[in-house]
Amino acid sequence: MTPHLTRRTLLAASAAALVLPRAARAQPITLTAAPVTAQILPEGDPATAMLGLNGSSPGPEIRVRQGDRLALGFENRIGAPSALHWHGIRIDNAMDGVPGLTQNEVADGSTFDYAFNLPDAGTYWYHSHNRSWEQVEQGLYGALVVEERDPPRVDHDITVMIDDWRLQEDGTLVGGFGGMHDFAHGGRLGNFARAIPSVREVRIGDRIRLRLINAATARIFPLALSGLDGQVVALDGMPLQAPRPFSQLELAPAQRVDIIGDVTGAVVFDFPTNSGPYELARIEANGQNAAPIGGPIPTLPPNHLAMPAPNPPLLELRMEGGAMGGRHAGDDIWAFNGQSGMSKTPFARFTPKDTARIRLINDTAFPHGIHLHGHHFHEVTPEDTPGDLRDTTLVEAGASRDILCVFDNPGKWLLHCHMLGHQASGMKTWVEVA
Ligand SMILES: [Cu+2]
Repeated sequence: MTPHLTRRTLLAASAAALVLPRAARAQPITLTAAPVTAQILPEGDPATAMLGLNGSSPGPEIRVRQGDRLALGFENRIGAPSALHWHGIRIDNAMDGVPGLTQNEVADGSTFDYAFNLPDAGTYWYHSHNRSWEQVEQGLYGALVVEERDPPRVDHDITVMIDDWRLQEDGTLVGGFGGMHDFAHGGRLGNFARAIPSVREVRIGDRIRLRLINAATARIFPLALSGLDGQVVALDGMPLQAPRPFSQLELAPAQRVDIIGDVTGAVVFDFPTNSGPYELARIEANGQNAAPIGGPIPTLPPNHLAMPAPNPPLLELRMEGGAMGGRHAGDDIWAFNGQSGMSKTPFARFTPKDTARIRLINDTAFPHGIHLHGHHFHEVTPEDTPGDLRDTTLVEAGASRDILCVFDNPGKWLLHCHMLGHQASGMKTWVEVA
């Protein structure tokens, strides 16, 4: 039985977001993972024992500039091994944060130094990649914003982390993270959901940028926005060629959407459900901006990725298993091309700068959000052209999607479902660029 979201009156969230001071950008910093208490339920309701970074969940928002190098120490104090993955960054392979593939687990009580360049501007995030179905669920994640060298003018640049949690009435996170029934179905869905905007109040007429990040381990969030006259400007960090209107948004786990718009009233984030809208968050609008920025919504400057070569080889990656798919138990519930879990040899090997077209075929009864590490890829359009650049693409049950990728980042890269319980129970593989 899928848990239903509990409708509650939502108050402004108190979760801390620590923006790094600009002066600290070049300085090494430390992210310490440890148990924290977070106010997930509305103020006045009980707090929740979680895992967090530097005292909060979500962890601090890291803001850097395109072309910067980020160096930080990851100190693990959670009582179990961990590691951090920098989702969506075209990163040095050794810094990708995948235990068993790119590094060893970071033992409890020890530190791992991450240092990498940030080639692309955009909205990214970081999260645990060790027992991620458990550690991300417990709160080990935060936003990673790479600002453009010449960012578009806005009055507020607002990060909005979206998540759901499975909570008891007393605020306790329900245990049993590795429940096979969840894994074999849509993953661990929460019974309480919320979006956490980094700014709580704006003015009518303000131009704002919203950076939406779905941090949930399993839930696909449809999202209706009101109080904003805006357009989508980027997906998964990568700018669209032109701003795009929207009526409703949809974010698979790990996906991001950037929107720029002008405030017309309280900005309300609703999750449309059969029984009406479920309010995830609200940014109050007070006062009037006397000198609005106005004008058309700007196009973000492109990140410079290699274009796919014509007539690339076609590879097939077939998603299999799950409930109603012939696999119900054990830790091999899900598979790619008949292989459950990591294989000794990669799904594919590429020479740097190879283009490949991969047909993602969903032969299961559930949607899957497929994430490739270290690269962005184009979703192929119905006109058979390279479309939006993404690092995570949602493939509906029974559907298929072709992606085009230029494999130009050397290393061993995970390719997996970002419904993290699906990944844990087999839906993962890897590619090698060498
Ligand atoms: Cu999946």
